[in-house]
Amino acid sequence: TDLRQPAATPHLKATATTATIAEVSQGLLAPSAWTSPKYLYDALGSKLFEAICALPEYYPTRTEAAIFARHGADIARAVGPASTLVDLGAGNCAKAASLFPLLQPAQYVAIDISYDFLSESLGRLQQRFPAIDMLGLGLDFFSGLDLPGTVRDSKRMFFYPGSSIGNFSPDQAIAFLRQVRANTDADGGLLIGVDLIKDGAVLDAAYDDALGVTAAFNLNMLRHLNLLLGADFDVRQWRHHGFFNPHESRVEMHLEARSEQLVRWQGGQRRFAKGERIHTEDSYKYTRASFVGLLEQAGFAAANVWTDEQQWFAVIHARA
Ligand code: AVI
Repeated sequence: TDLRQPAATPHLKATATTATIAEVSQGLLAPSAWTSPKYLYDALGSKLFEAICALPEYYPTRTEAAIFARHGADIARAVGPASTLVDLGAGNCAKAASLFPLLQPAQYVAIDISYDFLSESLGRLQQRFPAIDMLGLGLDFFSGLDLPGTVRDSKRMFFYPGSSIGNFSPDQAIAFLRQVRANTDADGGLLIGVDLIKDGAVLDAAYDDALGVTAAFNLNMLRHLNLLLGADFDVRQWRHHGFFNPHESRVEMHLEARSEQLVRWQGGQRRFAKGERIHTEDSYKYTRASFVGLLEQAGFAAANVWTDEQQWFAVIHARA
């Protein structure tokens, strides 16, 4: 197993670079405060996200898994054998591992911003599949997909499950998909999971669950920023909001100040009024047709779409 953390991402070790300080400060100081959702994922954030995936209200993970279970053979036929499986946002690597028997990749490249979590998962996976050449990369691909030469370039199949593409705005998604397309040779492609527009009550519950795991996941961002930027957020003074915004076709997550307070961090300070919010994440929902349109705009060719009976989620294979 070759585990790499490129020198260009030192902020992943919880020491902020000047660029990170500038980026977070820009968001926190904006009239309507915001933070990039990438800061949801430190080691604890990744574990909380894993717990979200096991919640009864959070349908995407199990619905996507059911699509793979039901249509796996069909999907494998459409995709064909992949030499290199590039897993974007691999997390615990479980979804890609379930595809190994179907796709039989010679190389598995796992990319995730949360590097420590990734390297633990990949270490365990390598023991289960000793014949596959595995490479772990601690990359922040929100800001660009720059793959090192150790990633083999023949028959690259990019795998982007879980509807993580929804955490980009549609414009950012097209730009990102263009980069994936630029990294794909003629016999490669993309296998992607996309969350579909559905009843607002289902979406509200999925992002504001009864146990409060999503609330903990969202609030953990403040804890992470405290460690990363020496900020002094008092986590107990903030409240989670997660709801569907039908006008923008997205679920929004916000953190709301429970009381008026001054927050300081390396790079700035801000007084938040009671009720003021920090916008922490968007999760865009698509129709089948609107997402296929996005893939076409990004330069991908024919797409196959598989969905569940309720049409809640789609797995899409796009050819280069
Ligand atoms: C990772 N991503 C696809 C999740 C989503 O559904 O947008 C992150 C998440 N946020 C709250 N719950 C889950």
